[in-house]
Amino acid sequence: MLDLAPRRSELEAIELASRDEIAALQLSRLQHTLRHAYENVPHTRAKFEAAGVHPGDCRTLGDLSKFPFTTKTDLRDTYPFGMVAVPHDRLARVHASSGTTGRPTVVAYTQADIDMWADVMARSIRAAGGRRGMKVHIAFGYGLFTGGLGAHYGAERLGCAAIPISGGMTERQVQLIHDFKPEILMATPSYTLAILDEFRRANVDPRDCSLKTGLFGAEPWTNGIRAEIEQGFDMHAIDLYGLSEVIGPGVSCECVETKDGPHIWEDHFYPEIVHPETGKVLPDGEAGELVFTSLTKEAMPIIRYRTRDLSRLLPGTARSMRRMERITGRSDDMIILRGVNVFPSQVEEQILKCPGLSPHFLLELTHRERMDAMTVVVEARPHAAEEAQRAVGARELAHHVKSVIGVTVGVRVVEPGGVERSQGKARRIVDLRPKA
Ligand code: DLL
Repeated sequence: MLDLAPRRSELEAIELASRDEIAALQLSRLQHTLRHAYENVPHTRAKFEAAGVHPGDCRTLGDLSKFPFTTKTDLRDTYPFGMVAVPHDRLARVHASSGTTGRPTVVAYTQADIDMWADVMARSIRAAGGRRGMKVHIAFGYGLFTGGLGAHYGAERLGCAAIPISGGMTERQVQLIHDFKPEILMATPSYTLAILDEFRRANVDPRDCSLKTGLFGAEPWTNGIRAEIEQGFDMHAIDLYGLSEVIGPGVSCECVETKDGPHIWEDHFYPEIVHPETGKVLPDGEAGELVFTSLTKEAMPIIRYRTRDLSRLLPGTARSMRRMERITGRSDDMIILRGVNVFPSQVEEQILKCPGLSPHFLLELTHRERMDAMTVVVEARPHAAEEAQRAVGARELAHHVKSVIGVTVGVRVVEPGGVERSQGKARRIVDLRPKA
């Protein structure tokens, strides 16, 4: 893999600023944001009043903990535009995240918000080793989902050529990577594996293609998948994180020189880690739920948004801004199986230990004889698709899951191609339990 680390002279001054400079900037921006939300969003003003706090009470960064959280329910209750803090004629864009149940969550942007978003995405692509003059193949979905357009504006801002292919039509993705010769790929990790498989099916060696680095995110993935992508394509695989409510992709991103968890772009997004049940703020280094406050957003300032994502805050390495530990799962896709907490990413790690199994998998939940049961449905790799080899893979995986995670699961190893491919975020859990 090529050394793509940017030179220090290519970075923005704030990326190398001292912690004191960063904290001073954060405090003045935070005070402004609290006032802006309080004065212009009746829902937020009512919540501050109910909690007995006023923007003037925020004198230090630590004072933020006195302010109430914002949750997805606040956004649903004020659907579609109740959290918007500017007149609607100042809006430049609306996105929405598809809720699995009920109303989608709507987010809105002014032109200044779109510009800030392009800046943090350009910074992310540069951190991943991207440079002016490169071509970026964008296979995130375009539309209300923030992935495609977020990546697109960031690529253009950096001076790259954006190739807006969106998700799907995997054969064509392979053809266009071959023909257009992009240096950068942006997609979900699960869809990237589908593209990798398609290269091999088409008998084109993915290691010979033009890709040098990629930014992957929108769903949890493990270092095992990173290795699979890096070795498969002979390219760097960088973790890109974000969520619609905070801006979209580009809240944080790994640096190619360290690959040690995403650096949070703390000049725009203030992170906290809280205890998932009590909401108490935890010190850096402790594991809990990530909470973000926007520091510069105009259209929809967001105060202490509960992401449900589990992580830890770590000191900066390649940049002065703090890192977050790569997300292992969301508190709401944790499966509690006979008392043991299981995340899909833990199962993925075990699958990658079995040479005959591919990382395309689903977790099927059923309820039999008054007990919850989980079956891992996983594809065999093409070289291990014979029935006897599949039986070996199934035994091996059940053994690893039992000894490492501590639960007994069923395993069904299906033929290559037997698990439906996602074109965006992978759906890992199929819940077949009767509804309570
Ligand atoms: O997924 C924004 C995005 C697009 C991020 C493209 C990165 C790349 P939402 O649809 O609102 O926004 O979903 C946000 O996705 O709370 C996490 O649970 C999950 N997620 C996003 N990035 C990562 C990541 C976009 N790198 C939700 N690792 C978040 C793990 C991620 N989970």
